[in-house]
Amino acid sequence: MPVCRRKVTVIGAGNVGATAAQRIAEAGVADVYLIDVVEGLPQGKALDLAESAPLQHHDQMIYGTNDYADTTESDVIVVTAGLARQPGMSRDDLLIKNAGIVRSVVSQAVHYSPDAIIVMVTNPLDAMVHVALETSGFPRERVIGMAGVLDSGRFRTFIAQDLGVSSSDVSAFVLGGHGDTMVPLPRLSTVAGIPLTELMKPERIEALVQRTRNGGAEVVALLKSGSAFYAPASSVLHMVDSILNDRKRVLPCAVLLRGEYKIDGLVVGVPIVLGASGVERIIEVALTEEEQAALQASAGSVRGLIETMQAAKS
Ligand code: TXD
Repeated sequence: MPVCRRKVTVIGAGNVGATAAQRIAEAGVADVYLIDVVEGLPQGKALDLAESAPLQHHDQMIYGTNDYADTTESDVIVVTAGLARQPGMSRDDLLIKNAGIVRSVVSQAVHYSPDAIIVMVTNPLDAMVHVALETSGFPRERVIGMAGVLDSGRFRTFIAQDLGVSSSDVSAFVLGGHGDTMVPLPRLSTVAGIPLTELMKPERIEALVQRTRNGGAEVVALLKSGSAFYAPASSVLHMVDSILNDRKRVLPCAVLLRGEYKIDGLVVGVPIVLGASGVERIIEVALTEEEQAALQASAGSVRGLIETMQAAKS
């Protein structure tokens, strides 16, 4: 059988990028090319990670580079390049700065990997998916934002800790934009199939919903410099693994909607089937009026960011 090594390029060798590279290689999912604008940084981290391969028992290669030519024919491009949030800084403060960075890195990367699937990570996430769509010219199936996997992972953690059960048995449903307007849906969250609403009082659920919304900021406040990266890197691995192994996992991801959930032309987090061709299907569930209104508000805040970016360009 011919040997086919899969190739993932991770742009940005900072906290999320380097940890995602580690997770992807150690899971045996693909070879990883780590690229950054800072000379030596991706090479140093890649070398360190490569030297841990014999101890971690995997055979993936990890390379560091500053040259996009090395990333040619990547199957997946993970974009983490940008500035991270500092305490007191909102995701939206990052908007203009990171839009410029994302435009630059995506145009260089897709030049060498025109058939790749892009997984966006840089914040503000939903707006950066718009920038990546526009810059790459890729169809919406191949430009996917990572946020919902992280947000639902946080919600699952808090539910599991509160109930004293395994987080593997908790399934949590989160819709909407990444940020303060995310829409966790307790109604569709379960513990081993049992609706969460049967196991927890509404006030307790609401407290966990609030903690989930604030999940990123809670870590930022503790770290004092930089933002979360272990759980974000695990979330990236989940998505890359589902794509490269065609698992067709149902995951909440930020994708461009064209009428689904009554939203047109905006990137919003919704459940999708994620497989070898990227977004294989968007799963629509009937929402209550209140949930639909919360989702519309979330989409509205993404529209606001796009307008800010357009104003900055003109
Ligand atoms: O849920 C989510 N989507 C997120 C998003 C969860 C966690 C982090 N989130 C965002 O990802 C965060 O707000 C940032 O916008 C990115 C990356 O976060 P990270 O914590 O990894 O930031 P670092 O450690 O500062 O790393 C960023 C790297 C750093 O090495 C820079 O040198 C590099 O990006 N960088 C570039 N690389 C290549 N090309 C260019 N132009 C460039 N500019 C900066």
